[in-house]
This record gives sequence, C-alpha cells and structure tokens, in this order.
Amino acid sequence: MSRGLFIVVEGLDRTGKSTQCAQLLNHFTASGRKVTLMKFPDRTTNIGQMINSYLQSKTELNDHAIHLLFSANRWELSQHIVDTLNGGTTIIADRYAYSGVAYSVAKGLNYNYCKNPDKGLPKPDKVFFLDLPPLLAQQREDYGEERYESLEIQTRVRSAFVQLLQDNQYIHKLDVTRQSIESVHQALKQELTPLLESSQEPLRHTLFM
Ligand code: Z5A
Ligand code: MG
Repeated sequence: MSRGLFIVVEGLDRTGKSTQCAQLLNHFTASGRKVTLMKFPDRTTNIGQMINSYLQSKTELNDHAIHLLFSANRWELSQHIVDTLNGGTTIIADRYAYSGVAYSVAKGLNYNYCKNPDKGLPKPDKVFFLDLPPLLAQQREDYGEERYESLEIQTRVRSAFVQLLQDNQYIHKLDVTRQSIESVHQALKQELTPLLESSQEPLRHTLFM
C-alpha cells in the first residue's frame, strides 16, 4: 500500500483556502482515494481552544506565547499526520506552519525565531499559496471578524509569505486574482497530477531543516 499525500493550502485571509480544500476533498473522494481534511489551527483540542479564544479577542496573550501555542497545536497532531499518511490516507490541510511564521513575523517577531518551533514537523508533499491582493480579499464576505483581519496586518502577512516563498522554492504560488472557484480548482488539480501519478517515497522529510 502506498502512503497518502500531504497537501497544504496556504494564503492570506479570505483567499479561498477553505473553499478549495473542500473542492479537493470532494474530488479525491469521488475518484476513490482515501482522503481527510485537517485545519490549522485545530480549534477542537485544549490548545486549540486557547488559540480560538485569542483569535476572537476574548483573551490576550504575549506574542511569543501565542506563536508557540500555534506550533504546539501542530505538534500535538504530528503523530496523527504521520500515521494517517502511512495508513494510505491523503491529508488536505487548510493552513499549516507557513501561516504560523507569516502571521507572527507580521507582528514583528524575528523570522528565524518563528521557524524554529516548527522545525522537524512532517513536511508536506505539496504546498499551495493562493495569492490575492489584500485589498481584493477585504471585499469578500465576512472579512474583519477576527484578530489579524485588517488591511494593514494582511499586507504585512503577505510580505512575510513572499519571504517564505523565496526561501522555500517548493511552495507553489497561484495567482487567484479574478479566478473563479472552478478555475482555481482546475489549476490545483493540474498541478497535483504528476504527484498523484508517481509512487510516493516513504515519509522522511521534515520541515524547515
Ligand atoms: N494563524 C496564525 O496566526 N498562526 C498559525 O500558525 C495559524 C494560523 C495556523 C485562522 O483563521 C487565523 O489564525 C488566521 C491565521 C492565524 N488569521 N486570522 N484572522 P482561519 O484559517 O480559521 O480563517 P477562516 O475563518 O477559515 O477564514 P479564511 O481562512 O480567512 O478564509 P479562506 O478559507 O481563505 O476563504 P474561504 O472561506 O474559502 O472564502 C472566503 C469567501 O470568498 C467566501 O465567501 C467564498 O465563497 C469566497 N470565495 C472563495 N473563492 C472565491 C473565488 N475564487 N472567487 C470569488 N469568491 C471566492
Ligand atoms: Mg478558511
């Protein structure tokens, strides 16, 4: 049995990540592949509930402390990721450690410091960055309900993502400006085709090493 693929969809707020993850989930399910969706932060765990309360501005936390909590939320699920992939199930992740770095750097934390806690996590087979100018993202539904959802912060988050793209050339940037949901879905599928057709090497790569 070959292992599952680990696919991550990243981007600023409202760029269509959750929409595209759902589309990929449906597509893979329909084609008979074992697949599951993960979302970071995973707000269902104890750590995730602390993060949720912070994102909804119900609690305040030191910038370093919340950064480490986001990372801890990934670490608490890391063995589950490995077991799921080795069990032959593909994972589609809605955000991952790249968001962890980009949002904290946007607040002024040091870039290398921000990568450190996530070093050693399972490395995705494919990472997409859905790129949409923050001004256009702002015009989409439900914008501005949580912490970080302001034009000023999103612009800084985008700059941090640009640095991540430069340093991690395997991240695939997709310009989704004026692209329909369907055309973005087609582009993601096309980009994934070679990966789906090749046999996967055993999971041994780790993140940010
Ligand atoms: N965060 C962090 O700081 N550190 C970390 O380590 C991690 C995260 C992992 C989590 O938010 C917050 O935590 C986030 C980063 C930070 N910052 N904030 N705030 P989240 O991921 O839970 O946020 P969300 O509620 O899922 O929203 P989102 O991610 O911002 O949205 P999205 O998933 O990218 O977009 P969407 O829900 O798919 O679509 C948004 C709307 O646009 C919706 O009405 C769609 O129908 C519409 N849409 C989608 N695609 C299109 C196209 N192609 N054309 C037109 N309209 C479209
Ligand atoms: Mg979302």
